[in-house]
Amino acid sequence: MEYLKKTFRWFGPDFGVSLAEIKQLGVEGIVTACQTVPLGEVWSSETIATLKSEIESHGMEWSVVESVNIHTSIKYGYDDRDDYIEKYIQTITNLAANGIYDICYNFMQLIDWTRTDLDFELPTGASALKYNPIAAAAFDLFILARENARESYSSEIYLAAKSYFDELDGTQRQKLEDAILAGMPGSRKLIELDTFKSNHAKVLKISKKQLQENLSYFLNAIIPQAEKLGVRMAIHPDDPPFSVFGVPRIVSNYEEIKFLLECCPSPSNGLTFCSGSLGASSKNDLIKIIEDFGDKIHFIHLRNVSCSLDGSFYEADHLTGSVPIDEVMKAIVRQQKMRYDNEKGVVRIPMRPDHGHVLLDDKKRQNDFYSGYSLIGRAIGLAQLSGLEMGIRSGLQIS
Ligand code: DNO
Ligand code: MN
Repeated sequence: MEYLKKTFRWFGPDFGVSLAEIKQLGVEGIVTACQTVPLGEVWSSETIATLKSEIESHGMEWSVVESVNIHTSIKYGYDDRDDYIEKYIQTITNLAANGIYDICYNFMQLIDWTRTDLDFELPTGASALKYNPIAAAAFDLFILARENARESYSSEIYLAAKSYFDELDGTQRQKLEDAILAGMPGSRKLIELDTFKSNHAKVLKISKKQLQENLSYFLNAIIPQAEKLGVRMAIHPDDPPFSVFGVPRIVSNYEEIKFLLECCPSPSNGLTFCSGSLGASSKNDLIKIIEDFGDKIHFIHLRNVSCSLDGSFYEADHLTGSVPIDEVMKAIVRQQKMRYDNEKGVVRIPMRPDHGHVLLDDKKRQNDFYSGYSLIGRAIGLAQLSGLEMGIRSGLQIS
């Protein structure tokens, strides 16, 4: 019996990859959200039930919600945050009433993941997502034109960003802007540059400490309810795991994870372990994170990143790159074995291949799916990761 439940992210009926196609991959469970409900509003029990039965009609379960996004009033600590917290609690109550107990969310500011190239060509001819700090600085300095941005960068980075930007033609500049403003998985629309600018100005007024307090306030309000309902909240780490455009990160390393778990201790206050997000910083010891916080890991994203000394990284093949994915999988299997022995039964954690390359027929359908969420690229990742898990279990003689 595998310890990891094979799941796959799907973005709803308008997504270019269908449930019938996903089923063919041997996937057991779907990871999705009620995409049509506006941010902060309650997901009604009926909306949830409709989506759930659609998934079940294809012989799969709805394993994890990713994400119930958090309204900016909660993140920024505005006066009306309690109203949005009430609505959030109502949404998780409705999810639990429909038998859905695992909820992924994040507390990132402005956008979700940040990349500077959504179509980085690999030597194989496939393409991947890439982050280049010089391109990000160029966006910050010359497109966003943030006040005081110049002071955030060393002269070396400033000069490199300036010459990088000067060499881009109009199309390339647009491509960079679009890559950054696309960082909202599940939304086809780019964020407007003006909206981004005004939100950015608001976020910059909030300190890291204040953001952590806002997260703690949110958790202390919702976790007691989640615990009663049997709901497991699993925060996704910030991606990349370092500050971008002067915005602080609060879930990007061991200490920050420890803070969030300890500010509201409960089996319902947990983590999504994302090897690609945490692995983009060489300072993060992924094995230690799994070993120390293992019983709080409710959901797993596996992918690899290839990191360079200049701070850039691209999303590499699932098995090769800077993340020691074999060691990561061994640590996960060991944790699961311990849980199995302690709890006298298999606790299967939902795992999804997080992002995939665009290759083969994916290229023909590139506009149908969201960046990172190709079909074939992710299918290969799922196959590789399942084989890795099986090999490790059999090596450890765990049936
Ligand atoms: C990055 C991906 C993201 C993630 C969401 C979490 O590692 O997994 O798309 O799913 O940002 O809410
Ligand atoms: Mn992830």
